[in-house]
Amino acid sequence: MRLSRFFMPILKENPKEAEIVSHRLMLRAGMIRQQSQGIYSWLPLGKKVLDKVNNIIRDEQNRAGAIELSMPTLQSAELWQESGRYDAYGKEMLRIKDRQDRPMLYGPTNEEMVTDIFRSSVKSYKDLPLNLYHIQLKFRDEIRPRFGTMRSREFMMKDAYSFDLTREGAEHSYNKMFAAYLRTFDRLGLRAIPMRADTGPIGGNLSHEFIILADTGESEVFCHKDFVGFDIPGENTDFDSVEGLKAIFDKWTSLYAATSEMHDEAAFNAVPEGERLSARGIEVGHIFYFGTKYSEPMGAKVQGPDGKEHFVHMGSYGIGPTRLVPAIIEASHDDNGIIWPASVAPFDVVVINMKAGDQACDDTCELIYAALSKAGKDVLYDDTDDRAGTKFATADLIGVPFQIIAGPRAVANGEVEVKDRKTGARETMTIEAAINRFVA
Ligand code: P5A
Repeated sequence: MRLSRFFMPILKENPKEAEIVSHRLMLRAGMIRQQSQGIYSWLPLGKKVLDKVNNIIRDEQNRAGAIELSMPTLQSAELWQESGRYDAYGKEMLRIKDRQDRPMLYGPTNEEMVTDIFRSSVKSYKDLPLNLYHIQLKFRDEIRPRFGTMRSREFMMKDAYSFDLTREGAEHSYNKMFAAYLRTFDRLGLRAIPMRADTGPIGGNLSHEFIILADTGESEVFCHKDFVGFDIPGENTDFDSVEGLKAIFDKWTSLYAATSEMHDEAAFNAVPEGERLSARGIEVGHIFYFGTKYSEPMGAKVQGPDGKEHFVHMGSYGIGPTRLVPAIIEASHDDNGIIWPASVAPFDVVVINMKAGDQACDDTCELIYAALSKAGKDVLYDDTDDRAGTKFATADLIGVPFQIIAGPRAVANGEVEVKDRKTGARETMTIEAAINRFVA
């Protein structure tokens, strides 16, 4: 992508409305734009990162055996009247009427709708277990939307829903998502700690929030500090192994970890003082087991091996991609801007032409841009006629992991400079070596 043809409206000044660093940097880098309170557009740079985040989430959901579908954002109130949540949900739910005066709503979550899909076609235990997910916009009319897309009113959610014949089966489904979440957040460059949490309006009595430790987090959390160093389940994890996944769950729940709503001061005080971590955190995921809370009132049942009908045991599993993007920035930035982990960086490398219009600089940059693009790298080429200082500041701000800098003096020697955004280390090398560094 040539920067001269891209749309990346950089802000020079710090936006006043931004209280935390991720919000400030997302606005400054031209990733998002607020359209009304708590409702955002994702501009091209932001959209690229969000897509990468979603693809990692999708990859790990698929690996764990979940199946993707797509459900609408607008839902009929009828389904919610069946479950009893239409009245219970309160003011967070945006209620709308269509032209026939039928009550509709902008979905804050999809337990009812997916239960309806399930009951219309699944009749036998032989079709279980089943886990269906989608990545879709939600709306919650939050009292206090803030911090940009960290807590917005319209936001994206990956929501998965599992169906099992028995409680034991449902526990295995829960453990699959538990392990998938550990892998997902690790691939996003984050350390997320599962903590016992309150189930709120989703219901049930078993749930874990996945929390990123960060000073700007909205949640107050308490845990054993060893979680910070625990091993993440590997790529070859067998998601069909009941014992294997139970062992992962048991290990990751063996030490104290709870959000403030579930905090047990006495149990926490039993942790040796030097091993206690009392901190703030960002909730990036939340998983629930709620048994037959929706299947019973909505009549979602299957015939079991005993020939009798059984209400299915369900769980639901949420991740907030539009919250994850700022959470990643909170965890990875410096005074100059964002430092993206390679897995979600909007570009792999930025080529900076320090003197656009200079034949040698132009030729060198074009050569590198073409070679890296041909090798499948996502390259941003800063071909604008901005001052070199502005270009460096922009490249640092948008956090692309590597910069290839072509200035007249180095180019005259057949060389360019390669800068590592994270460490700041700069290395001068031949043009060919710079290309090989990214292609090899
Ligand atoms: C689980 C999937 C649920 O809604 N139903 C379907 C369950 N859980 S939850 O905890 O309420 O939300 C899941 C995740 O969505 C993100 N999230 C938000 N992100 C940005 N702005 C918001 N206002 C917001 N509300 C929830 C969080 O990452 C949460 O863990």
